[in-house]
Amino acid sequence: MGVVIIDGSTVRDFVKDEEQFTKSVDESFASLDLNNDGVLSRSELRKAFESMRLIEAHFGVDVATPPEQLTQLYDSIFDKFDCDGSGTVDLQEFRSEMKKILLAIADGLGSCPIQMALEDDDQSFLKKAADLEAAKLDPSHAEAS
Ligand SMILES: [Ca+2]
Repeated sequence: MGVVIIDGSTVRDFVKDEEQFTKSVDESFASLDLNNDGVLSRSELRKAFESMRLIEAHFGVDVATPPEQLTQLYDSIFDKFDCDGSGTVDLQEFRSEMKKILLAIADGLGSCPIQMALEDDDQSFLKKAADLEAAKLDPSHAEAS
C-alpha cells in the first residue's frame, strides 16, 4: 500500500490523455459488465461505484450514510449515466459520464491536494491518474512498468 497525492491537475491530465483515459474506462467497463451483455445494469453500475470509491470523493458519502439514502443516490447516479433512459448504460454513456464526474472531481480538488492511501492492486481511476502523473514526472518509472 502506498500514499499518493492527488490534486485537480492530476485528475484533469488523466482525463485529457484521451488514449489512456479511454483505455482505462473501457477496461473498467468490461470488468463491470458481469454478465457480458455489453451494457451495465443498475446493479452492475452500483457495484462499480461501491468498488471504485469515486462516490466518497465526489458525493461525500461516508460510512454513516443510511442504506435507503445510498440506494436513492445510486439510483440518481444511474439515471445520470443512462442518458437515453434505456434502463441500461452502454459504453458511450459510461465514457462520457465518467469524464464529467472526473472533471467535476478535478474542479472540487482544485489546487488543494488530497492524500489517498491506495492498495497496490487498486484499480480506481484516481490511482490510474496518479500513476500516469508519476510516469510523466519520472520516465524511468514508465519504462519499468
Ligand atoms: Ca451487463
